[in-house]
Amino acid sequence: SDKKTAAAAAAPVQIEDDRTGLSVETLKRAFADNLFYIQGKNADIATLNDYYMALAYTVRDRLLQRWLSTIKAQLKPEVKVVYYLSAEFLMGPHLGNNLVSLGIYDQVRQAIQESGLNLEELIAQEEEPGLGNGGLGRLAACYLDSLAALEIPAVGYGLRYEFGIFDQEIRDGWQVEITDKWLRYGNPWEIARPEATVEVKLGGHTEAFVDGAGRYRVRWIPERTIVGVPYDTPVLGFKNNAANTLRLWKAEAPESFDFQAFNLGDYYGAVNAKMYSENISKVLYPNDEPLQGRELRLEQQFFFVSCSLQDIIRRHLYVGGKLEDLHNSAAIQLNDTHPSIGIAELMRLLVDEHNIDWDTAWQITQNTFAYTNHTLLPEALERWPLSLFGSLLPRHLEIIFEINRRFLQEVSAKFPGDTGRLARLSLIQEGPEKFVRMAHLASAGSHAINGVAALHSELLKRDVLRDFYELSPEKFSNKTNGVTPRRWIMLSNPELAFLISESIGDGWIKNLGELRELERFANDKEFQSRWRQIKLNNKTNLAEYIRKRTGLVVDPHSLFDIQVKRIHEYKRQHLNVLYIITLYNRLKQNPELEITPRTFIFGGKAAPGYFMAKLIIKLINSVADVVNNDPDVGGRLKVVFLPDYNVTFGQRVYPAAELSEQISTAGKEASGTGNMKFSMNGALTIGTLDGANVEIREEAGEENFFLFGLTTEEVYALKARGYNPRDYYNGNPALRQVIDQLASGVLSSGETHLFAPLVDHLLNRDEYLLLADYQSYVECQDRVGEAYRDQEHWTRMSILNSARMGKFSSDRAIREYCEDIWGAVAVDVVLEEYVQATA
Ligand code: OAK
Repeated sequence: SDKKTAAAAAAPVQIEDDRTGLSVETLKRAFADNLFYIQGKNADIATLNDYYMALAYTVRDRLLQRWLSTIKAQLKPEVKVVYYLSAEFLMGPHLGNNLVSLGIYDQVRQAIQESGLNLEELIAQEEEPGLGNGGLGRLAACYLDSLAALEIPAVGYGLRYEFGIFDQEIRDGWQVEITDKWLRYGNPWEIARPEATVEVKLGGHTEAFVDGAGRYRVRWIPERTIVGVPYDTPVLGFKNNAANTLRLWKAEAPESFDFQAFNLGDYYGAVNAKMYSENISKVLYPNDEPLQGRELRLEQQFFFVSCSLQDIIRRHLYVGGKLEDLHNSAAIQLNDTHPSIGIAELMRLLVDEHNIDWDTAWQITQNTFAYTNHTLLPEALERWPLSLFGSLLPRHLEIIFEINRRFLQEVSAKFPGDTGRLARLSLIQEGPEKFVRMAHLASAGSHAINGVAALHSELLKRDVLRDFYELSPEKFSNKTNGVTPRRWIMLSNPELAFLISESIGDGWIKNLGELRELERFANDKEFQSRWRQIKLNNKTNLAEYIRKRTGLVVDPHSLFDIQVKRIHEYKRQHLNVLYIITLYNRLKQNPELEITPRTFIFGGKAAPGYFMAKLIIKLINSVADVVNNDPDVGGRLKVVFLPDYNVTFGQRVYPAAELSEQISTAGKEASGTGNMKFSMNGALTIGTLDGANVEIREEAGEENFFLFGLTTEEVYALKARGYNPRDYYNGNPALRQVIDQLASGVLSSGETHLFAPLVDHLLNRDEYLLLADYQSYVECQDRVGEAYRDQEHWTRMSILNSARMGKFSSDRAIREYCEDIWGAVAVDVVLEEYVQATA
């Protein structure tokens, strides 16, 4: 109480101007101050990284007021908060984005320049937090950006992996994985909150008992305890006062873990136990879609979900809420099934720990949770062996059995005697080895289920979740993905952003639909030439980057044809390669042939254990070696594999692209989001009718989209009547030549067996129908080459294309989630003049 009196007596601390001021002079002074007092360096010995850190702290100081004011504005019982649970958040570098959100890019650039440094260089210094694999994690990041832009109270919950997605190097054409030590030089954007630590239990067994009120209860006697320490990162809204929180959990050993062992002299045993606990948040699993059924992975999922739910409940009770009303103040979104154990955990917390009856608890749970599915690939659907699940989470397994028992009762009531349906819907997959089906748990325990593009949502209802759809059609809806125009246009393509704002004002940044107003410039010669010039500048920048990274020289005047995404057979990077070899063969046959000069650029990581994907990387590099060095080609074709594709690199790539490759087998890509980034930045798409391509084409107009390939229906039909890839091989001489070359070793310096597994797959199985789509793809690519020759027409298509991408803003997507699923509304944040510390 002494402390309290002292705090009350002290005058409110006015935050110093040096920590909030935005004038160039103040920024310079703050920057120098941080270099000295935080980094402990002066200009004599400072590294580029020291300067980056000093600047990062300068920017962080300037967002804290918003952050604390936002927390205060939202900490009220009547405020509904969106909790976005995701095993991955692929945020990308923070510094540039925060400058954009705060609207201080220009002042800071000047302050840094006047300090004798270059802002772009400092921005490039940031090691990006790669806490995700690809689409799913990056979508979560775009959604956090939009939630803050729209002033929706929201918290992103996930894991603070010590090692994010591996860094990729290419050696002798093969991928090599290097650990991602992103925390090596410290992370200025996060603040640890050890005071908000929570405990998570694992293992052990359960016991039944009768409580004082004579009720049958169950007690979980866990075997071990892990401690979750939250690390918070602010997520700024664009030029508003909102700053939401990304809260990532780090696993630690409990403080007192080792006394027993220590007293017995087992020092190493104690340290071992500590390391074992910390392992949980050590590393991101680098698999994109196919799951890896490892115990540690389930531990990760349960760990971050349990931490987050305890945190949500604590907050709810703190503001005076009743648990019975949880769903009125919390909307919890499951980003795929990775956090779906949360359904059983919330039931356990409500029933076992808070003594709420089962039916009420189930109502609360269903009303609180919603589930987004992100894939149709059967191999990516999560299932956990019962034995593993039961040994790690014995109480949760019992709860799942009970959920299932009641759930199947409901099904029986609705479909009497339909035992097949019961087996299909059961949360437990029967068989010699039994499994818990996580998509079923997520679907039964949520009030809303959605896919991520119109086609995908239809296929979910028809296929993967068909029985759930027949049971509860009202739960289903579509929420087509979107991406944030702040990072993906403003920050990454500043020249284009400037031209757009100059032409139609800057309302598009918050309301991307306004891009439509660009349509009236589509035929304007002057505008077209500026549009083209910006693209050329971006291509020149990328070309320079390619030269630095790979030593390859590419011509910025050639068509930049780009495919960047995870390497996966269904995404068909190797179909792209088949076309490259086809073009190469045409040139070899007739070196005089007139063709549109093209630079084919690839980027993407392969899961370390995915042999075929790694072989595709080797294939791209082998073909690049042949094509780039053949004098007959005369530099008209170039093939580049750019190592270590990530968010930072994406920001260079999308603005420089002219052709966006979206060539997955129809029915396989749930949505795609790179397709949207390309398109907004003026690239035209060559693509199949898959995922969000369908809607991109609808918006852009079919005359501005290069469509090829089988439709989903045609894919089903072809497979149903028996697909034989050899028919295509035998019937198409150009295709046959390409496949024979792959088999012969001419593309692999004589190593005849190198690509045999690929050839074997294509000729004997070809699950993803490359051979069936080959001819259609080649003809379409040829049309692209032709179209590019008419630069005026191409530019017109490019402008119209960008102008019509308003739908694909993540702001639109988040509005739909808020209205249809979360029932969340904006909360105005009033900036507190100063935020006074209280004891
Ligand atoms: C990753 C792991 C398990 C299940 C799905 C994924 C995933 O990344 N899916 C991707 O999600 C993106 C965001 O919705 C979609 O755009 C991609 O099409 C989808 O493959």
